[in-house]
Amino acid sequence: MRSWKMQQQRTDRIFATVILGVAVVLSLALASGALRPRPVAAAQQQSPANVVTIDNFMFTPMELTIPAGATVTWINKDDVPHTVVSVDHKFKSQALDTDEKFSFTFSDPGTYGYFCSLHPRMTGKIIVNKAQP
Ligand SMILES: [Cu+2]
Repeated sequence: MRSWKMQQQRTDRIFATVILGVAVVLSLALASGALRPRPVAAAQQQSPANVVTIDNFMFTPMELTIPAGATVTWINKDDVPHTVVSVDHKFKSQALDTDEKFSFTFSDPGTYGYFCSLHPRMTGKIIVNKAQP
């Protein structure tokens, strides 16, 4: 009986230590979350879903689906200039230097292939769905 009680006390002590540990971790997480600025608000100001990054001689994402009326922005993150040119001559950017942007608003549903006229093997596609009612 005595050894069971000792065992029980030890279990209680371990349990208390675990609870304390969890409480410390939780309060630290709460404190750091409260002090840090919220990146969520900044992300909501612009819609990052409609951005195509040009990097390492590639359009990323290569295929982007948007609702009609949405604007797509391309940003050149490469050290060399690139262009964004519609296969069907619907849009055409100037040569974009590093960090320069080009935007186009897609009013009509359809599939819009495009490429870089300086490196024609760089291709991408914008798929425009009907606007949500
Ligand atoms: Cu290019």
